[in-house]
Amino acid sequence: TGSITGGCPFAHGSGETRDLLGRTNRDWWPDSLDLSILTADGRSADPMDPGFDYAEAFNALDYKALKQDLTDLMTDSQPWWPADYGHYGPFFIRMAWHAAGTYRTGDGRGGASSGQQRFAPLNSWPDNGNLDKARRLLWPIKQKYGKHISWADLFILTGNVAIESMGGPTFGYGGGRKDVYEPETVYWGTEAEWVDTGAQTRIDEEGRALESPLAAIQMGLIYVNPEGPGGNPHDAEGMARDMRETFARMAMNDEETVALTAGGHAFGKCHGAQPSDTFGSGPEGESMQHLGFGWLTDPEEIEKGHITTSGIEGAWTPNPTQWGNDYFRLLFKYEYELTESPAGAKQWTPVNPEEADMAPDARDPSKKVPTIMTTADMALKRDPEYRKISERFLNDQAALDDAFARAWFKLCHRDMGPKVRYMGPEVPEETLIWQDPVPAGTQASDDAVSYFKAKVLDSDLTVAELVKAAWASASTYRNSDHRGGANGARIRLAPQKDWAVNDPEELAKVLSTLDGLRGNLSMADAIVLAGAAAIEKAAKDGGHDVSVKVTTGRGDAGEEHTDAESFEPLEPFADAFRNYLKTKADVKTEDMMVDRAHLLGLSIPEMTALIGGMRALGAVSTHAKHGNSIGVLTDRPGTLSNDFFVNLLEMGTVWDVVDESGDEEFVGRCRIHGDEKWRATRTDLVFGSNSQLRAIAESYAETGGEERMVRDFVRAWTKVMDADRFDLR
Ligand code: HEB
Repeated sequence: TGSITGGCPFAHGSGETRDLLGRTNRDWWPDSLDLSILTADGRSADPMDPGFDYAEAFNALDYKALKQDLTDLMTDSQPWWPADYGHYGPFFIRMAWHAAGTYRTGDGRGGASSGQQRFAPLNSWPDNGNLDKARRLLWPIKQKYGKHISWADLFILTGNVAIESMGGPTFGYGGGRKDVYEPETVYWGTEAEWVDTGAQTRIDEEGRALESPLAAIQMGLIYVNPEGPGGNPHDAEGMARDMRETFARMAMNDEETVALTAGGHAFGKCHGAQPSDTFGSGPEGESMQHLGFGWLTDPEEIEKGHITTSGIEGAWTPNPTQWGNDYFRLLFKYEYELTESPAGAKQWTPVNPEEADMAPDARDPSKKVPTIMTTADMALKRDPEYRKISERFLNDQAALDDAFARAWFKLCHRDMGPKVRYMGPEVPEETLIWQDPVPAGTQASDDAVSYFKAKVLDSDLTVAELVKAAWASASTYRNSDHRGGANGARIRLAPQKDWAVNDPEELAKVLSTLDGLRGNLSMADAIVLAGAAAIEKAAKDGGHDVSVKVTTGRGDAGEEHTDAESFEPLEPFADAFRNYLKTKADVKTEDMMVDRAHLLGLSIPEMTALIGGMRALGAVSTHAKHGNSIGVLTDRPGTLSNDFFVNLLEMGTVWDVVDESGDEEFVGRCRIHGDEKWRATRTDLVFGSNSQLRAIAESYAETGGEERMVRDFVRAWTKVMDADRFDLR
């Protein structure tokens, strides 16, 4: 279908260097209270007990009672924000979909899993307009069930209950989204204006690629501009392109996109009853007395239903609180003409609708008003591929039911990682390919493990090769959407096995040797065990007697368990740990190092110890010009030592940039004689140049530092190897 799933999450190709985080909350709201000094020194922002176990709390939840309370809430209209049609269901579906819809495959960030809709910037994104009210409607229920249900879980469960309470199909529910208490730092773009329809800064010149990893067309939108690309309702082709690309960024194909959009818009309405300049700004910038409410509207107007959110006005169907097929029925039954809402938004209205096909007024069911379609909805019949799917759904309600239920489940659970992380009585039995299933493994006996490790050390594989293979296997893990990692040994499968960062030929050799030695061990365990054996040997050669703990029990996934294409966004375009850079990006290479460390869940010392250790081991990717020596600042590669830090900080060396490298490569020469001693990259020298990283490098280079470094290295290494062992927790 020509959809674009990604590319380097940092290369926009603009040629300009940008900040890792783009425009941040501080840029948007310079006046809002800055709490960061209270967390800067490692103090936690989390009010729960240190040992708080959300899984335990969730499992003690009265799930049925909670669902009943949510069902009751749907029709318990509150005077301060009355329910359209007397039912909050549609509003809550939009809340849940916007919570989940920020997910993007490029870096796995965004999504519903930590309840970020409560915090800036998401709480104030224009596209999240008035969802502050939806969250406040839920507060009494959140308060009642307390620690047993997180906000993040509650958002999604409420969406499910909303669908079910209006007769819609659901596929299941998994809890397990633990709340956080501060905004996550996520790159949401660089633009300084919300939904700047004029700029289109995220699309390249051919109008094709959307800046990776972003999944929305403009700053402050969940996906696309409902009025059309850049607000142009006539650009049918561009509308479909924008939808296809943004939904692909969230791992949705055409069928899922159609099912979700049509299924979602079976419910509820758009709000554009008032001129759009009456739509104020989001909660984060509002005055204190509003207690976190934004988009303020006069209570009398609210009561009359005169609300502006998107600016579009009207419902899609005659039965906005009832699941059914009216959406497609109307879409195909009528010609639609371009009209304007009272707020001035471009929208589409059926020509000569029959009375029975008109919608009730949101406050007065005896009054009939025309239905609408947004330009995005129109794409479902104007785009030839979408149209085929829409026509199928028009004529096959059961197919729509199934497709919508499954796509909704995926939307809401895509960022939770493997199924073992789901909790609660409604976890579907069926395993889905996007859950990256891994067949269960078995624990290996101590004898089998030591026999295998001895044979590995006896083979002709080097320490560096073994360490690189284990790192390649485990380091795909992302803390953001809990994908990747060593379990499953997908490193043997496409696309991982062919990634340049993995030195494919060398990797193939290592894997085939390990395969020949492993006996009954899974490949996934064998790869990790071999890395551990290599590190123990390397430490011993350096005079350190350490043991690298490996917990076996990993399984091996096959091609049949793997959606290869969905793994493409996991490719590292830079991996500082192996001193690898595919192409120079728009953010600095050391920024990419920090980003990857963040996705691996590493602290600054853990990142530092790992990099210093892997350099000493010679575990760097094969560099075009310098083989595998770049950054390996030691005369004895393959020995675990603090040589990298010692030599980096050594005053007898002066460093200079290698001109043609575009300041990615440096040469270190003897200060007195000028002869070349080392080659290094930005992610090497940053440990000497950045004052904070230097302080850590010094602590590892000083007397007594090596022993601590080796210990820290082993601990951080094991953390990465076990990052995806949810089965152990
Ligand atoms: Fe939707 C609503 C657009 C998808 C669900 N949306 C809406 C609106 C708009 C839209 C504009 C209105 C808002 C206001 O209030 O004003 N969407 C859209 C677009 C897209 C979408 C453009 C892409 C294509 N949706 C979607 C999905 C879902 C949904 C996917 C789910 C599934 N929505 C929804 C709902 C609603 C909406 C339910 C209603 C809400 C209320 O009623 O409140």
